[in-house]
Amino acid sequence: MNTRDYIALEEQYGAHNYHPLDVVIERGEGVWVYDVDGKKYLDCLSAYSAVNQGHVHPRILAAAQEQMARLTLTSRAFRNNQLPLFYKELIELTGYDRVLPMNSGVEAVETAIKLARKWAYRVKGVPRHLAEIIVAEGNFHGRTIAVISFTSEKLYKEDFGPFTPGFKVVPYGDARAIKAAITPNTAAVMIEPVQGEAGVIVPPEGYLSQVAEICKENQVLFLADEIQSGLGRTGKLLACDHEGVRPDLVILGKALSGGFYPVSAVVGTEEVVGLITPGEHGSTFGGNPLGAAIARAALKVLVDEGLIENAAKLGSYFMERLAAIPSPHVEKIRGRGLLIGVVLKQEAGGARRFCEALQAEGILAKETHENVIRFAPPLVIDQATVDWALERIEKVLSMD
Ligand code: IF1
Repeated sequence: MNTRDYIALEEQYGAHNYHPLDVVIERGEGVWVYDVDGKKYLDCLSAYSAVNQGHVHPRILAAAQEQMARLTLTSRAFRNNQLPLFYKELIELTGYDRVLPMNSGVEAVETAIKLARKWAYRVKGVPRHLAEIIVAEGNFHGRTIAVISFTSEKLYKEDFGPFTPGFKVVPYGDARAIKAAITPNTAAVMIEPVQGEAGVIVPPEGYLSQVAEICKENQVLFLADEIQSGLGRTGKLLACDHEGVRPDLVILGKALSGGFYPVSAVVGTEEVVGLITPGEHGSTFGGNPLGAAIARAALKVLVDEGLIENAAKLGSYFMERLAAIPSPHVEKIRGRGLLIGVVLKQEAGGARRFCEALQAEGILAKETHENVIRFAPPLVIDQATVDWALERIEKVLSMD
């Protein structure tokens, strides 16, 4: 079977909920992936930042194989010997008090929403079922009904109502808008410290610390969705660290497992995470020993291999070099660490054709909305490989 055959099968039998590039990947190693026809590509998406540690990282693989041969799932009806160590190591790394583990990112988002609502009723004294959560325009927090209830993207919600009430949408990057939206019933503000899906939007300097301060002054929780921006991607452990901000709850996913397996978690303060009681919330697979062992290894790799520092250093380098490319199509470059968006001019004809041209050059990148090319390679990338990529990116950005 070749690329064409696999694509034909997928189109025939699968639901058509994606429009992927026509490349069928069968193997990955570090920053490189290989397709079924033997062609090699530099992965500049990293599965939307889930493989920050690089594809099939040998240390995570070893931990996964070892644990898989030993014990995979007990459910939380019984305890297992990996989860406590995962908790301890995640807490030591992030400096919070407690962890609540889940699987997919959106489950952790839902978990954070539930925690914030419970806190509003039990601690703040909001009348039951009237809690409000303020979110930002352009947000992406996942695909469940509650979460698409407050998306600003028509495509994600149009045909899927009725929706969940209790959310207020304000413009991103404007702290005063958050202040103005707060009422006595406001439980929380939930934002992405860098908006990925919206096209790599880095908020204005000071935004995160202003939001944290407004939350504190008004007895409102600050929830940061760091599923995409966290775990080294932006050059700090958490993107909130760029402004020294400590949200009440931090939502993690994606790279928490290095892309081996869905592992997500909410980490937060005793005051909030400590409120949950037995039976109120849970998941069959959440906190299972396989996921815990994988996550432990994934976190160790981030720290031991200096991937966070590497993202900071090579992110700045990559962005500077991109900005120096004399392209008629580029409006601007924005980003933080190794989460970089190349914003194309309206008349460039859309980002998709550039991504297809990059694919032909051996680079896999994905367009975000119409006009942004996102570059987010695994954090194990080295400078020589960035240079290799830049040569090809320059060629593609110079085409007609
Ligand atoms: C898709 C986007 C990225 C996320 C943030 C929660 C979640 C995500 C900040 C949910 C997930 C993904 C999911 C994937 C595409 C993708 C994406 F373009 F759609 F927005 F990364 F940029 N919070 N992001 O980025 O996590 O439940 O998926 O594990 O849905 O097609 P999940």
